[in-house]
Amino acid sequence: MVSKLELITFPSFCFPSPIYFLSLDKFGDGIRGNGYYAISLNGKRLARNSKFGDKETTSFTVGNSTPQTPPQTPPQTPPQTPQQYAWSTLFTENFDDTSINKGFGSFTDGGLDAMHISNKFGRSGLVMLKKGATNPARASVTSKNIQLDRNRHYSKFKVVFDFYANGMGPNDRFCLDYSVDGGTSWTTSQCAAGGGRDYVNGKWMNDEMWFFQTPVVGRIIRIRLRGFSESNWKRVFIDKVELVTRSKELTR
Ligand SMILES: [Ca+2]
Ligand SMILES: [Ca+2]
Repeated sequence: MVSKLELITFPSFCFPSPIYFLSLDKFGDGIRGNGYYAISLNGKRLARNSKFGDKETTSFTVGNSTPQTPPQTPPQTPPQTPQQYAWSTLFTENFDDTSINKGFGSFTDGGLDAMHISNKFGRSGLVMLKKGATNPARASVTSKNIQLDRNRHYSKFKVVFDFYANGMGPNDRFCLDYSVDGGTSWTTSQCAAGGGRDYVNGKWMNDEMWFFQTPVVGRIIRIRLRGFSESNWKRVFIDKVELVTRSKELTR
């Protein structure tokens, strides 16, 4: 509470600006009793008030200028939003390069039970995987090592692919593995079973998405697609594979 406000009288020197503002903030409890404030210049009353709430801004003029609204707070730069995680593609392989020995593209042929096929089931440039319950390495295709950007934080990966199953039953699977930092060991991300469990035979399954997250995100990653069935006639055909990662730039 303000119990007393003194009369404010400005000296009669030359004012640099014709309009001034006086703001009062009285702790929210007004002026006691018959209190008021007044502003005078050279004996002339410029402003006076005794009825106001917890704050008032009064403008007054010196000379003939028109009273104006109080100055506005200058516009502030909006706060920066923290950088978000975003998906980006590390590689896409269509197996479409038909020049000699190039069909596997950015993948490596694992051996006898993995093959490149030029045309099948209405698509061109495919990789076929069969068997693999024993000798899994030779029923697989392995991507090259992908160097990851040291300036980013990687939280998740996804493999997006088109595949077609032929003769696969409920106990016949194919799998996705990954390996970090150039190591020789593989971690299985996911396997899918045929015969209507996870997919049906005789139909292209497009843009399947399998996700995985590495416990410790290394600086190198590679993936492997692997057959996991008993029979030579249980086969999976893959038309394209894309490896996508979710990451954000590290702040320093
Ligand atoms: Ca082969
Ligand atoms: Ca293809």
